[in-house]
Amino acid sequence: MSKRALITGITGQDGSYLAEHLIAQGYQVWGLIRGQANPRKLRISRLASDVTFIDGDLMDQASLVAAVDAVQPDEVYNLGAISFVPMSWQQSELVTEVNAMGVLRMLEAIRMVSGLDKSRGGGGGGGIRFYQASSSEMFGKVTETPQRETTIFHPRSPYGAAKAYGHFITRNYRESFGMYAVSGMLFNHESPRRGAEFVTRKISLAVAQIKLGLQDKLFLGNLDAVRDWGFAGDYVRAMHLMLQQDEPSDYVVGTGRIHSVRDAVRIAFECVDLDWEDYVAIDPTLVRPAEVETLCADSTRARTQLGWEPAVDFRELMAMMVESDLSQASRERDYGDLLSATSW
Ligand code: NAP
Ligand code: G4F
Repeated sequence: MSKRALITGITGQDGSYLAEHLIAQGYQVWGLIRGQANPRKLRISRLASDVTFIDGDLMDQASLVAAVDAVQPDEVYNLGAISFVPMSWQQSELVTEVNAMGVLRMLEAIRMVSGLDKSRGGGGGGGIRFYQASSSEMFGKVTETPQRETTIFHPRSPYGAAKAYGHFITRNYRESFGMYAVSGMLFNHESPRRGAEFVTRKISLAVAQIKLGLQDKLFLGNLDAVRDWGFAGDYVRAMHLMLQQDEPSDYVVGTGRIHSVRDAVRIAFECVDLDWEDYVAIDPTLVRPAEVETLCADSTRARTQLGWEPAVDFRELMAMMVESDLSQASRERDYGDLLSATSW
């Protein structure tokens, strides 16, 4: 019989790739969808028509219990979050509610539906396996390079602090109730489906618009920030593999290759034969109150124990994103496409 998976954050970048991957593996996939007439539902239906939607919100405990009870999943992937770091300074409480308390609520939903008794602990863990979308932002002001599973956390934003709570509460439910609950400590991963507010997509969209003469300048913040950027389609394979092991464990997932924002801009402009220095300007308001200067993954455990390897390198990734935005922007320019250039 085919396995059943419930994905929160189904309308996001990772939710879409994971849904496609699981369906290709023969899973029945449910996606938790929040709000009334969520416009992003249509995007997922177009990409993965086999996904069944179920209402729920990480802010609402009862809705999560109802969703888990209705789906009776073998695996739950908790990808839902407010994922844009700068928003976590503007709306710290909301981000903490969703990104930290939301994890606790999802774990509680699984515990309740599985009938695990809080007063006893230990337990058989129930049959539902849980994946938490942890983040390299937890490493923040890094204490060692590259970062691995044992590297100490020093979050630099309310987002990173909330993710650290989600990480530890996931481990705590594993240790307290024997749940198969794991965290993937994923480094930045991008794609043509990345939100337009994140730096790589902001760059690829601008490069496309500039090439077509639709935009003059690209304003950015800190060009010196360094990230370990990979392709989202590669990273969802790691999420799935983490739930297929004999023993639950947390894994760092990244490429181990680093680039600065300046490198990303240069490479993206090179894709369309333009010199980035003619178009990029600094907007100091885009510099963050506390920056994560550099992140670099040591994914040795994921490579050796999960057999995971990334397939797309950074230059290919930027080229893929620029190409996609170029073709979308030219369609929009030529045919007045009803879809905006940022949609997929
Ligand atoms: P994304 O594109 O921003 O998607 C976030 C998803 O969370 C959306 O589907 C959104 O749904 C959903 N969501 C927001 N608030 C919610 C709530 N209250 N209840 C239920 N769902 C809610 O993020 P992503 O890039 O796919 O990332 C997936 C996860 O991995 C996130 O948890 C992120 O923090 C984490 N992560 C991402 C990266 C990365 O580089 N991409 C790296 C490390 C960790 P709506 O359509 O309803 O807004
Ligand atoms: O693309 P970013 O906004 O991603 P950030 O902050 O690293 O967070 C992403 O990766 C995390 C994993 O490490 C995830 F947990 C999180 O959910 C999200 O997916 O910014 C990358 C870097 C930053 O150092 C930022 O200061 O780019 C720098 N940057 C410079 N100019 C800019 C800009 N970032 C954005 N978004 N916009 C700019 O104009």
